[in-house]
Amino acid sequence: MTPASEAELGRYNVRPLTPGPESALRDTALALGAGTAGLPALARHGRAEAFAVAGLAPDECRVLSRELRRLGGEVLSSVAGDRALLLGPLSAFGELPSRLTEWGRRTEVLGAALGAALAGRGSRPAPVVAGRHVLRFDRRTLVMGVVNATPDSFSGDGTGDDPATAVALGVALAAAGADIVDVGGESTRPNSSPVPEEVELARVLPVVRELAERLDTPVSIDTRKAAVARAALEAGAVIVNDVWGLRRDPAMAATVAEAGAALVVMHNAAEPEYGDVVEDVCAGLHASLGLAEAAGIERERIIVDPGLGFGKTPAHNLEVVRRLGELRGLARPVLVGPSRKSTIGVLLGGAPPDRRLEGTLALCVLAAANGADLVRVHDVAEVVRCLRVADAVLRGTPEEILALPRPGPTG
Ligand code: PMM
Repeated sequence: MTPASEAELGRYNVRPLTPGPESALRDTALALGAGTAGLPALARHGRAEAFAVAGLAPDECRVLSRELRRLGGEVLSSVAGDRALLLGPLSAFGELPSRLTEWGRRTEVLGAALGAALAGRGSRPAPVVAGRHVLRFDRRTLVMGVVNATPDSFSGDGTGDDPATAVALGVALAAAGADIVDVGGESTRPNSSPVPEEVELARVLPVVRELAERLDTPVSIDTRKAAVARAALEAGAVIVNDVWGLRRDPAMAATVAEAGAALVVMHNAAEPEYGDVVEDVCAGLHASLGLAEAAGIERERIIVDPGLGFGKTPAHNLEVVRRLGELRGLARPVLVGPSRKSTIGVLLGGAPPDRRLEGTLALCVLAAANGADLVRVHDVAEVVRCLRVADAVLRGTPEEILALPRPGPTG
């Protein structure tokens, strides 16, 4: 088969639904208007896999239903036949892509999209190369530390206009265990005033240059402006973190492609208006992957981020963390940035940003449990320690820790 393009694959927006909690399946079935009568049939299959699919043409939906039922699965579709919930044993989904090839190019692409989602849901992503650094996701949850070279960051940790303070913070974050140091020069908080390019450049360039020279940790540039990204990459940054997912500055994708940099595409929205927030976030990220592909950015260099707090209400943010596993359908590493965000303040009775550490830790652990490969945080030392414990449960205790002498009776 000719490899399917991002635009082809993204059309179906295949999302793995966490198997197990019946309520998630029930809610999706009800949202489709499909009723829940088919759900008990799942018991016959033992542990079921479940996927949500969108963008189906009626004939594709018919073929899909027939083939999956032949393999022992079940399809619940929307009345219009454009969206469906697929249920069945793992073996059925393993075989489905090859069955779908027989029905022509469109169902072949649908099969490829399902195959990619199945692979993404079942395994950790391959490493991402960023300059001379390699980010590995198979051992533990990685941590991106935040350096806000701004006077007005919402999180209260902005280092103002003094590059030395920002550099000292970056060095401290790396020493505390950050796997990436992310430097930004424009606050993204709601209603903050936009920063002219020259001001942003003056804030970030000296910081990026010195951190890239001094650290053995990759430096990323958090910007939505292609000119700032280009200058920062020349100064030694190796990752571009674009909170508009290549959709704001039309020159951004080409800038990243030319530099061969790694890229974070984050979902963002002007208004919190969604049909289904997770489905829409995934569709937006597919669109960003499509823009990246069109510009020649290798898929293997891209990390996706649902954008907590960006065009989302607290309820949306919590739902995204709860259903984070669905982003594994994108088959890319998933980054989540819960740090000190206002949703935590809302839940903790109006706690200000400097009183949101426990909430940040809770969301980091839940994000890791639900499939995040990296978290972006301000409190690196605390999060690294917290994730070391969480990862030992989620992924197994690392060998080097098991090899240590056993603790005493109080250990
Ligand atoms: N959040 C902020 C800024 N940049 N980038 C990514 N990829 N993900 C985020 O969640 C994110 C971000 C806002 O917080 P900050 O300015 O205090 O760091």
